[in-house]
Amino acid sequence: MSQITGGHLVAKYLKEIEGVEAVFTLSGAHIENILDGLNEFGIRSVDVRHEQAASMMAHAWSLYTGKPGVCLVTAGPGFTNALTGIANAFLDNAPLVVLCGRHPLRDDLKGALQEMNQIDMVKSVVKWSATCHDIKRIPEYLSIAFRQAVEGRPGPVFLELPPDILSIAVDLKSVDIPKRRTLKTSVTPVKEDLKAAAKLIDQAKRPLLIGGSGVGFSECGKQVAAFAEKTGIPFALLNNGRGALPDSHPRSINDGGFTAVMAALPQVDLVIIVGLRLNWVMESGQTFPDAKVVRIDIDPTEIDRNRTSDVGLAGDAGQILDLLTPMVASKDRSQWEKDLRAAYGAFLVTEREQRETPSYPIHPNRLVAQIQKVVGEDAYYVVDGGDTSYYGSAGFSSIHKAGVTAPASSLLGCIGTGVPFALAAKIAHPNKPVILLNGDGSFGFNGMEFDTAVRLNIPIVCVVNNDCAWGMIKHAQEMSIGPERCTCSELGTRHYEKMVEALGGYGEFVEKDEDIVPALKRAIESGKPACVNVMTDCTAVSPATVVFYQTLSDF
Ligand SMILES: Cc1ncc(C[n+]2csc(CCOP(=O)(O)OP(=O)(O)O)c2C)c(N)n1
Repeated sequence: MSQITGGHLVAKYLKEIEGVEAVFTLSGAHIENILDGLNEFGIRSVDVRHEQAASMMAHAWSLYTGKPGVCLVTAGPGFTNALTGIANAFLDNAPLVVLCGRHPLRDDLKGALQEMNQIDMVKSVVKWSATCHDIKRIPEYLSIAFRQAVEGRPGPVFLELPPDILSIAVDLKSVDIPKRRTLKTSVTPVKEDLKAAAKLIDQAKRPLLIGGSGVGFSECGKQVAAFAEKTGIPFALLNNGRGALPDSHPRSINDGGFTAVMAALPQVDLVIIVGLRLNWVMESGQTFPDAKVVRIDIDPTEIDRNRTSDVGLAGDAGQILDLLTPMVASKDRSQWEKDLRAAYGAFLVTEREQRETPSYPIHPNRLVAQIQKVVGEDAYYVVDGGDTSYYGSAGFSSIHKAGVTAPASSLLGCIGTGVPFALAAKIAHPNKPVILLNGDGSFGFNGMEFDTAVRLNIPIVCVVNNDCAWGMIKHAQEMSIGPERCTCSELGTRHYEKMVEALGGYGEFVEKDEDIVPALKRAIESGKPACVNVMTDCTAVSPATVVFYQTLSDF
């Protein structure tokens, strides 16, 4: 009789049925048997210094690999520390499987170590949650968890595994191990709706396609390209949809960043919104009141959110574009595209000058441009911070899917995500440069994960855009309560590069424009996790701050 413990059964299922390569974790006695199982079954455990980083890295893993990320945390404080990353994945619709320790079943309500009602606390930020009570049902529960995470609109799921089923053993033959379902269930719109959408598209003179995370999760870059090439419709890919096609695709207006989208929307007569929620970032669809709207979304309840659509097509973005493209007319819309590029180009004159001109103090746009010049498009860029998120998303470009991510600019608006996302990017793509541009404030949250980077040899290069402040907040305060009353928003000059050096990484401190490129080159050549701490212009205010300020002051 071959016996297996509950913890090893978890690892066996993860490895053999789901093909999990890496689990993001921090140790704890409650989950010890699973950790041992990961070793036994050859799954890489990426052990961090704070559970927030584990859940954020697992979330990021799903963007960089297209597979659900798995995070394993211990009961109680391990769980509460991971909660921010879970909430972030929930608002980002990212498939995250959270495996969590729990106090023993037999000790319920006794005041056990790390006892708390985790399920009730997590419920509002997961698609599905459960506690497994029976060792023999561990694979079944895991199978449900993975299906729930990826089917339909993706999202995080939460499974509690108590130690009194993880450390006992059972005869392996008595366990039923479900097979992995490889096919996603498809939902397809009716022909009349597809025809109605095609008619609106053919009639449109100034159409724009905006793709969001639904494009990324559907992995339908090719379908977007086929549609855009046939119809001549310019497109912008945002959030996790960015990079599904290279930023340099001839129909893409990503060279104008969010400014391009904002310049286009008041002019369009049709918006085709694919896998993107019309939330506050899109000004709830209010900036194009007279345009027709075609929406494609995996979740039918998104179709009319904040803005009624003229045609709604519910289903997988790629499958729907496959059906739609043969139904639309081939058109030349180059004049509209030219007009659009000219319109947003006019808004970008100053930004482009700032990128090209050496400056003292260094302007953040200049810093971004210099980094891009050294590292190029065959790289992964992560940006984190307030103003920093704007500068990085607008200025970096990459040929890769999820090649430019700004996790702090998504719905939770969670700064501190940069280091975990960059680490996950580097683990997923070890042969590509991974550059993190981090606000100095945001760096503080997960900066200690540079120990993880050094310990596990994950050589990311972090460039700190150091304005000695919580910049976006300070600038918003200057606009609202006045410069003399700024509060809790100053940070001061700190040598983050020395902290990274002290942890065993490589550090450089930069104040002058001409030092950016050589310092960055040395940091990359060091082959170590590195920090280039660059002092930048603390008076620079990004357009994102102005929008942010207006959104919160307009009551
Ligand atoms: C976890 C979290 N705490 C606080 C905030 C509020 N917040 C938004 S932007 C910002 C300032 C960010 O400063 P920094 O990282 O230095 O970037 P900068 O704006 O200077 O580019 C803060 C504190 C937040 N969004 N998330």
